[in-house]
Amino acid sequence: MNREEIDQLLAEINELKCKTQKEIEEARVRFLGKKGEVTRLFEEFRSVAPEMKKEFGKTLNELKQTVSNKIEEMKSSVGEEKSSAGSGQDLSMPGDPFELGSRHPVSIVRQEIVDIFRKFGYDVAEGPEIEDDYHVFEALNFPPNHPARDMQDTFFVSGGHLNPLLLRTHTSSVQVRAMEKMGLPIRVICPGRVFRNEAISARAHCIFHQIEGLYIDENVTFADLKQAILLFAREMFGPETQIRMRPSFFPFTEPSAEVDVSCNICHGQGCNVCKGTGWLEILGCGMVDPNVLEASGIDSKKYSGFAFGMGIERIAMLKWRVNDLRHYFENDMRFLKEFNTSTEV
Ligand code: 2NM
Repeated sequence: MNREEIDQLLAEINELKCKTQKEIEEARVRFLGKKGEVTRLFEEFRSVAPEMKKEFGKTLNELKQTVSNKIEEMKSSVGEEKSSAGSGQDLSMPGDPFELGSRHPVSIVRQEIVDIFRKFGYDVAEGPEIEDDYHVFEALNFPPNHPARDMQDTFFVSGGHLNPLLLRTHTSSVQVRAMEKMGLPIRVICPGRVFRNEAISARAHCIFHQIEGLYIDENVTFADLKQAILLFAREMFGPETQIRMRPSFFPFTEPSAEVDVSCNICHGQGCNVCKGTGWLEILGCGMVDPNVLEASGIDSKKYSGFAFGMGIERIAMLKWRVNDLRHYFENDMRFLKEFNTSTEV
């Protein structure tokens, strides 16, 4: 044993930078263990000449104390780091990827239709899904015995009352409310859920979505209606789209028409989507019956208007060539992901 040896050990100990508890334990064994460096020096100390014992004894005790202090110091500082990092994980690692949800196809088409009519200057209005007979039928010129009022077609929420509540069968009820409270002229579209007591099939569902439009001003004519529908059809289905109108009947409009667009799949050649006709039905429309205007306090001598209504699922089926309406209600992820525009983050 000599001074240099002890100084070298001291230097080594001061340089120690253990990062884990395991490394600290290894250092402790290396210096203070049964076969450790410091332990060995204490054994050698026994054979040191008596006149040197005092000096070496003091130095060795200091060395042992320094090693112990250093080990304790490292133990507590590594422990601190661990607790400040929580679970000891690397917080700079990128997170686990997760998928964003995406919009339902019905919601995408609804927004597209709403955006087209907003561009034309229409306001958007919404109203209650649970309605009274007056706003769903009476104010819309449905005679008291009309079959749509029947229990077979309409879901009643509360029966046996003077003013029974029911689930609206169309969003025209929102337009009645618009006519009651908005000033003239009125240009409004009303998107929303409607309910009909119908057997579920590939083409019908008891809950579906509609968008209805209403325009009331002085001198509104059928030509205005035709032009509005043509412009909408070209925005929605492409600039080459043609429309045709067939006479129809609705209680709230006179005259009434059903509108077809030229089939953008076969361009008139005939395919299985248009069933060989070259035309696809997209909506119903007509001039608002004067009785409807008068019921909401609008002077039918001074004002006239047109209205139209379409099923959003039907438009979505044409847009994406989906052949069964039920896909829109089943929430099958394999179907919904077809419309998924979101990206993983
Ligand atoms: C349709 C077809 C024709 C319509 C009528 C009205 C109102 F409130 F003004 F009387 N709103 N919507 C209408 C007209 C709806 O859906 C096939």
